[in-house]
Amino acid sequence: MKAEAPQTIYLKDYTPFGWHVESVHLTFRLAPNSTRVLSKIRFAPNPDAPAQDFFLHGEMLKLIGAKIDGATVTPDVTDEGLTVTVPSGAFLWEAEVEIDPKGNTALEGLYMSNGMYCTQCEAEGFRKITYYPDRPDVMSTFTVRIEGDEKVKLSNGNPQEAGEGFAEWHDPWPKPAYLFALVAGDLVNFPGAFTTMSGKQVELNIWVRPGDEDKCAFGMEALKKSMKWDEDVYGREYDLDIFNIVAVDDFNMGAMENKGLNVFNSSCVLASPETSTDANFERVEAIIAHEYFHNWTGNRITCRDWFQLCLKEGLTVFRDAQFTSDMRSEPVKRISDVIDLRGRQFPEDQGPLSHPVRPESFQEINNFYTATVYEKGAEVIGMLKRLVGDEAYARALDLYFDRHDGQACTIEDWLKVFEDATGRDLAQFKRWYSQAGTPRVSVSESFADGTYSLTFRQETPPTPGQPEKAPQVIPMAVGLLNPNGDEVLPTTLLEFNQSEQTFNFSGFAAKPVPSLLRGFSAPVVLDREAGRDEQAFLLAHDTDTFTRWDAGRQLARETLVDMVLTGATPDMAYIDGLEAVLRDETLDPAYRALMMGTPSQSELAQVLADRGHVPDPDAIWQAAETLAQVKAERWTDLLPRLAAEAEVTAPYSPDAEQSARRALGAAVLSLQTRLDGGAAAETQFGRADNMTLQLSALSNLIRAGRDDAALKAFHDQWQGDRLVMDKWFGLQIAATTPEKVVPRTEALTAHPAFDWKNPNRFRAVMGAMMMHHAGFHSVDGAGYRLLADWLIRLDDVNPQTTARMCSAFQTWRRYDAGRQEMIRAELERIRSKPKLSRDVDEMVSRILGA
Ligand code: 0A1
Ligand code: ZN
Repeated sequence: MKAEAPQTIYLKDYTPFGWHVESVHLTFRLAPNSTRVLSKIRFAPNPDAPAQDFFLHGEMLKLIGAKIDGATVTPDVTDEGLTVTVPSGAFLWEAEVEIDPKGNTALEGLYMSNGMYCTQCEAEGFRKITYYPDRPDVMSTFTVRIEGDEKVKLSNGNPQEAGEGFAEWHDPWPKPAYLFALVAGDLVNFPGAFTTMSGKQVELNIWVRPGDEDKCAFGMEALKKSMKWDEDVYGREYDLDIFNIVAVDDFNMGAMENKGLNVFNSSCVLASPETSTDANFERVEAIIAHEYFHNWTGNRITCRDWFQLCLKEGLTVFRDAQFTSDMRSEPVKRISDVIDLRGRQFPEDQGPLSHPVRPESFQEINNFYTATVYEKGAEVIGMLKRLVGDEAYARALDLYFDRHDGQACTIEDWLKVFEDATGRDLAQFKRWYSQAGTPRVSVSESFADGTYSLTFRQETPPTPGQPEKAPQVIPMAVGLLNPNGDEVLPTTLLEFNQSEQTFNFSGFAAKPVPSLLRGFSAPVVLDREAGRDEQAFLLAHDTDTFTRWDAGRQLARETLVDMVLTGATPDMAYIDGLEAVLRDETLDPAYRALMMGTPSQSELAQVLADRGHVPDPDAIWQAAETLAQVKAERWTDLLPRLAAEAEVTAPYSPDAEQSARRALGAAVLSLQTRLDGGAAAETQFGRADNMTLQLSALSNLIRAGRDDAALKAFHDQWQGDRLVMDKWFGLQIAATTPEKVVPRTEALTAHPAFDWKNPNRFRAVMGAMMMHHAGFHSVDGAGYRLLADWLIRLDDVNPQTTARMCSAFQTWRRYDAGRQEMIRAELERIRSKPKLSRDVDEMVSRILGA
């Protein structure tokens, strides 16, 4: 048990801070183990706040001295902050504290990565830098002076003075402390420039460690495209003279939108053809866009409190998805997002960690940077846009920016803007923010006298703390096809907002075939008892790219379920239907590559559990293997044709057109390897001049058990590159067969390059193990034990990353009693660790349902 019970914070308890902060001046005297931070903060009473003690957050700080209006004061200091008596009017607070950036392995606050100073303040890291009201509704301008010998010293806003051993920055835009940033080190820049729509020149830089300059060009282009896109599509212009991006190797998340000074995990900004895959390039482009878009959705308009996190994150994810659709392929982006949602958000929403898009309580806010807040949060905005239409969405967004610029807002403010812009009542829609869980929609149909009727029923299973659910408004996009495959009703949006509701369509000579949830118009599970004939028909004829893909996916799912449960052989109607699609050269190769995919093994386990079976990970693995083998054998004639089509002769470019072909090529190679034992993969490995081809070849060689020489060659070639070595670590686990997963993971943790304190390296290894469904769920529990051992070890060093990885256990109740017992024992073992962090304590308790 923990000494103190962790405190729970509730949305309903929100009260404003008793003072406004009028200005902040900070001086940093940098030293690895003893940095001094001097603050001068002007406070003035907030007339709208209830009376309260003057409390400033502060953690891991050594207070050297404090003054109010020039007179020394002696505050009451605890582990969480300080309280002091203050004048009744405005006053100047001054404090000097000492902090230890070098000893900061949690990577929150000011820390060091490879000799460079950097900060991470979202959500509550600023309180590890100095005493402050560390909450997003307190906004102020910041002036920052950095003193140190480092060549480069950066902070938010515009540069002011700089000279021997110091640099000063001023950010004219009031901001919450979570957007503060400081970077100092011997960095080099990759420069760029952008002229905004009103003609303002903006200096752009990507700052990296010497040697990484050649991996910045793509990121710089992505930044310029993002800046232009936000002007063109949302009318949003950049608002400072300079925009800096910094790459750091040690970072808990992907990247951070600090005002004017974005800090990136180097894996999310550095890219070169030799070291990065097509998927890496696409991700870099999307994350750069995401962080840039936060300048308006997050920074200029921020969150009142952390319960409103989806206000900035859902909207910014939605915007970055729009950007990627515009830059690349809309259908491919949509399908990829749905795969991701079903793979990460659905398990969260359907298990013990389920929480509303806007949570109502938390112990550690870092545990709520989740797929639900981000990805479901973005889906909710997509639904809103679908319901009100594109034109009204644009008007509402203009109103949002006009009305709330410079404010810290709530979901109520966001929805009110839509109500005012459209005259619509969004009271029911708001349930998407407050009700957790994935709605399940069942469908029945009838046809009589030329009228076709669709009846939908919705039900959301209970989630922690929410036993009862009210009906939600579900935008259901449907189309109808007649039996010869022609579309007789183009995509139509139905507003399905009751528990049960029937929609009629008349004037048909024959019963049409429904194409439901087109474009994945709502984040729901569709329980349709449709026959396979209907799915095969849609796979062949549907005009909607999403539902057509999903029809193939459902056929794959049903045949895999049959194979697992009854030992059936694969459904040839599915394989032949798919073959027809694959042979259609008018279809985008990337789309066909997606068509070749099958539901993940974890998703199949969930489907089996939902239907009342206990999923057997080995049987699921075996079924997936058999299905792939049967496809490979059936398609001996098709595969070489597709391989030829996938061939790229032009010099490498990470654009959508070329990556589409390589995606198809990779899907083909994985089947080909089942026929030739890895011969084609070996040839590709020998010839590859880019990481996409090199890695897909290596993956197949691993799978074929022909990997000794290739792994060694890859290691020798790339041992000097941290990001590529992360791939080397991860792939050996991800691509191997179940029985090798745990032994390999264990062996890799003993490798001299397994720098487990580096989050990327830790995730590369442990993340690969936990994502290998059959390997992780090995029946002897070895996977569970190994993960728990390492989580216990990492907790003392980096609670945030440890807590995130506890989610590996969130699906535990799906499995058999033996596995459940072993997982429970590991969770209990973690929970009883001495000095367990608040982060991990909360996660493990929630997963256990305790
Ligand atoms: N706001 C960032 C993500 C982020 C969140 C928390 C962090 O540390 C606790 C770091 C980054 C984004 O959405 O990109
Ligand atoms: Zn974000």
